[in-house]
Amino acid sequence: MSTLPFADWMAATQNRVETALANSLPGADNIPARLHDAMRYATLGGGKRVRPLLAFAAGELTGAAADKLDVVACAVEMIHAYSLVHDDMPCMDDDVLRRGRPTCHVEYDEPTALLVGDSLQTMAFELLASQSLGERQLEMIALLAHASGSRGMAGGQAIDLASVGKPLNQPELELMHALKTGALIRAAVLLGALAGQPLSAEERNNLDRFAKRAGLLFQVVDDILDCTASTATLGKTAGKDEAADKPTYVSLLGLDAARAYADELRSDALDALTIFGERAARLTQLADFICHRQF
Ligand code: GRG
Repeated sequence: MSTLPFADWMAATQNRVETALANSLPGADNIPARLHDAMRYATLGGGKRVRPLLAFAAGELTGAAADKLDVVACAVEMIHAYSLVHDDMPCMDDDVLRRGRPTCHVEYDEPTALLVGDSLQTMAFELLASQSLGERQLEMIALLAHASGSRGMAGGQAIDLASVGKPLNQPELELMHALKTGALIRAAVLLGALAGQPLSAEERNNLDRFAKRAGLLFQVVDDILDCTASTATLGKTAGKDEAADKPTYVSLLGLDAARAYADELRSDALDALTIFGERAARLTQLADFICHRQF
């Protein structure tokens, strides 16, 4: 692991990913210029880059090369950016603010936003398939496809849309979030590790447990922030879950129990990393960041 303090490592990795994304996306003046401009608008210049950070941190476990991690990080972040663009559209969450700026369909228009999402999704797979990532490249492509589709993120979104106004119990809520948010976070961790040397079966099981716990932790904290932080701090409309009568960990458990559950998930995530010792220092720091983030 580098000796950089966590905040410096995070800033350096975020900058690295920003440059890699800027270089991977078509130039804003490439025809069709409006679509490419909108793709860059939706992807660049904002976001915490949690999934790329997880990919880079997991890559430290397996000695993955930074140029391979660039590819993984960009592919996962493009899928994430696409999901936010589509999620904000009037036919889904219908929101006007994202990352402190007008949402893509507000800044451009709805057809453009639809195509931005479509194009970012396919570009993610083009990237993963067109650079040499080693012997497990096909497994990596399949993993990201599975995590993004109807048995992953898109499936979770379908459950989310169908559950507005319906009380869900904790296992049902957990399944929805394991798919909607958790699947891509898990994929970021596993892809980062797959870009390096193979892990033993025991190590891989533990990393998978970490990834699943971290995904759920991210969502529980997201639910807490939605009802405790301001729109200005979040850069997206706060209080939307309650206004839309969406089931959340806070509506199900109450604020205090949701906070306690977040602490429990963090402990369990960290426990899964003990097998890796010092190699998991960045993943440990990221679990703390996800748990204690303010936006
Ligand atoms: C449209 C197929 C499709 C899926 C959308 C991820 C998603 C599914 C919707 C986003 C809605 C949402 C607010 C989910 C809660 C968790 C989440 C993904 C928050 C946003 O992610 P951050 O906080 O965003 O990592 P930044 O802007 O930091 O990248």
